[in-house]
Amino acid sequence: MTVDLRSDTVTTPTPAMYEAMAAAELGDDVLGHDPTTERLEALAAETVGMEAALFVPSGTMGNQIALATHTRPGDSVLFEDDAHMLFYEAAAPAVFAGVQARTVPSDRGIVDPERVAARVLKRSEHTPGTTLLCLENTHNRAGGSATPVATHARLREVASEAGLKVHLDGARVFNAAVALGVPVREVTRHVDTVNFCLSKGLASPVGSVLCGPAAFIGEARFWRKRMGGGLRQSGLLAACGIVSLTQMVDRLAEDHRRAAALAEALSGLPGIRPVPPETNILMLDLDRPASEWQGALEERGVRTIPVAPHRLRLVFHKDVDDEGLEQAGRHIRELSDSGLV
Ligand code: TLP
Repeated sequence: MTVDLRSDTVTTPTPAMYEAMAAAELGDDVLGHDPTTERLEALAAETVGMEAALFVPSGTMGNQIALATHTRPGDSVLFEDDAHMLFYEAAAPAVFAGVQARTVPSDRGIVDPERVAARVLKRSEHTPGTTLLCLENTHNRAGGSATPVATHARLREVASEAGLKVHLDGARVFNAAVALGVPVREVTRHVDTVNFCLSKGLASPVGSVLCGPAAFIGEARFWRKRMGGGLRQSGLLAACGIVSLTQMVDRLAEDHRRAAALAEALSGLPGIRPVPPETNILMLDLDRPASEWQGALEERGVRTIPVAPHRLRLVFHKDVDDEGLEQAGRHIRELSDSGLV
């Protein structure tokens, strides 16, 4: 059996999703009316406590639509140092929104609110004005860390004092909510807009939802069209998204439990230092190159991704059960014992 820990994006649709697709009432969302997509958007907006929502093909597109809608070309935008929006989105902030990125340091992906003000630029003849703060919760490259609600509240205060809007890359915001033990709307309460992914731990095959004020979402619809992201019978995909939101959130706790169990099982092994996981992402810091570990594990049917020269990422999701967890742990332990890596 292959244990695919490369990402939670590899999850396949559930039987309920196939049924929902077969039964979905469809229209043409670009012409303006696809009932299933509209149902998903209404449910998404209500779930995160916002006025409106827009179904988009990917997390990357949702984030970049948000960026373009919030800003004007030449604005300065604050991102956490290792943000997905800067690291993995193919320089889209420079190309689509045309903004200038300025980074804020963090502790494991959690931005210290007291450091934000010092990074804000006031628009002048020389300096670009900062108009937006982008956050990420949970934080991917920091190992799935969850920013607490109180930190979000303080970040909102400092952003407002500086006249900034706040966008949340909430690709895994449901993991954050589950880990923090609060409804997701508590996490999203202190941001203007959030983009969350249906296609990660929530197991939909495709899709994200951008949520925010109604006027913002109206403008975002224009940007979605401009980026080529208008989908016609998108209700087929939205039907899966409805299942994601109604059936797949609570079980994320199982993924978190398995990530913690693997970290625990590997602690103390020579040459491997698990970073204690907060959610479903486990980072292993390794003495040997991560690419060697990846190759050796791949040969044994355990798929992972190196995210730095000596760091391997393992992501838990609904298609890895306790047997998969045991298998991954056993292979890593055997490789460590045998000195093969
Ligand atoms: N992350 C993917 C890869 O791109 C790294 C993964 O396997 O984790 N925000 C965050 C925080 C993400 O982790 C991702 C995807 C996205 C946005 C983009 O989502 P998609 O892949 O739907 O464009």
